[in-house]
Amino acid sequence: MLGYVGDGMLRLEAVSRFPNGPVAGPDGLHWDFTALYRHVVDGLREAIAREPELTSVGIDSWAVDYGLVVGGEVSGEPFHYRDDRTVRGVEQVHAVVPFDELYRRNGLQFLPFNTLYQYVTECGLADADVALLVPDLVAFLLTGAQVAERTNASTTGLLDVRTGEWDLELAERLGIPASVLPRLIDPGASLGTLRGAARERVGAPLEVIAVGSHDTASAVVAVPLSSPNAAFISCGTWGLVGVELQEPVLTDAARAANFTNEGGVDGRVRFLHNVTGLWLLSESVRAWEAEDGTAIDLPELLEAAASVSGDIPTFDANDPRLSAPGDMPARITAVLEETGAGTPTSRAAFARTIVESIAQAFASAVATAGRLTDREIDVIHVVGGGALNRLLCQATAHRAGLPVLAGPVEATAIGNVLVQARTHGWFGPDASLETLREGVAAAFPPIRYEPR
Ligand code: LRH
Repeated sequence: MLGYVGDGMLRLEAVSRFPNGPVAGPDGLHWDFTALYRHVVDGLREAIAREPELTSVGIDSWAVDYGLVVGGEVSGEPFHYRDDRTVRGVEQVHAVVPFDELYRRNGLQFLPFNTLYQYVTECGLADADVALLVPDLVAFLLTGAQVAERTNASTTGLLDVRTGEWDLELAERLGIPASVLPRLIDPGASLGTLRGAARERVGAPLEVIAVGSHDTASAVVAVPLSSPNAAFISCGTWGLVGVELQEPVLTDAARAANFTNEGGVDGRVRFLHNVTGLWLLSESVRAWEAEDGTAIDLPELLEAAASVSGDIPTFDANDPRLSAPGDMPARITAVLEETGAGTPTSRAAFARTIVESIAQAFASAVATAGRLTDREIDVIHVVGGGALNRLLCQATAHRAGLPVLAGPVEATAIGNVLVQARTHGWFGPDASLETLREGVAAAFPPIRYEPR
């Protein structure tokens, strides 16, 4: 994405898009990082051709996954967090450090794929120079820097939630060598300029600036929060539902509700819960497309789903059986049959059931966020791809009994670009997130959905 930031101006332009998903290999699910990186470099080349005055680049991606650097080179393709090796990892970690102690130390909700569960099953860790999370791995290839950006590092489970530093004692107890944990840096730090082959291919010595490299951290920067009691939902593959805080909440109730304290830009806390989001819909569409051998028009399907009437059965969107790739319609049907809620008879009705189930999980997580932080939540901001899904926004407003303000859709890219722009001093020295958000609200006025 190209971002244009100036006096009262904030604009994005998509330069390059490419598919990305799990790739099944003989030893489990991986990412095709080699292809991703090639696309990134080609995209940068295209970006600078379109905009020769390009000032800098910021990198963000999904959380928790990493690659190993061995002998100065990236070793193999990173594992995908949906790979089931984490089942072993969870058992191994909890045998040494029980979950309630982990929560006190790292403040993270239980997700079986948090990096620490992956590290303990990783054979190559002892021989690695360093382990780098996906955005840091891209930055390493581009610039040679070996660092861990803090917002994303907070999703590893190895960061002390109170100090924001690596919890070396925890790493040692789990047999994770301190040498694989790189120097921590904050959003805004310069990582240097493009080197070697990347510089040659892109054709310029672009500067790489650290941003909230966890995509959700960048998205939250660009939530145009309209009330101190607003909740946010960053909705794409996942729906990340929560509130922004200045201090972590580490109570027994927060732990029991599986709420996480992830690190935000400027030391804020993203107090949230992961809801399985549009993954349920995209995996279902993928299965139907495979069945038909033709592409499905999603807006058309959602329109048909909106006109389904009568009783709409719902299921628990967070059912762990729905997290791995596979035949999602069959799995959802099995879950629905178990509860006796009835099963939809057409694809439109099926899509409606999925959307309503996600909305129900959103509404319930918003209510829990309010209860755990002692706030009367009065509005829900939906950002990310989910903000385009009118049915989902309306259903969320309805089920939560609260207005939903939808947009911006490209919140992650906007938050990324704004943090770079602030580093260049374009908002004056030390502009706060609130100042950045005013600009977002002005450039991308949200669409309002009232509860019905
Ligand atoms: C969303 C996201 C989310 C994580 C998950 C692994 O893309 O980064 O915040 O929990 O992916």
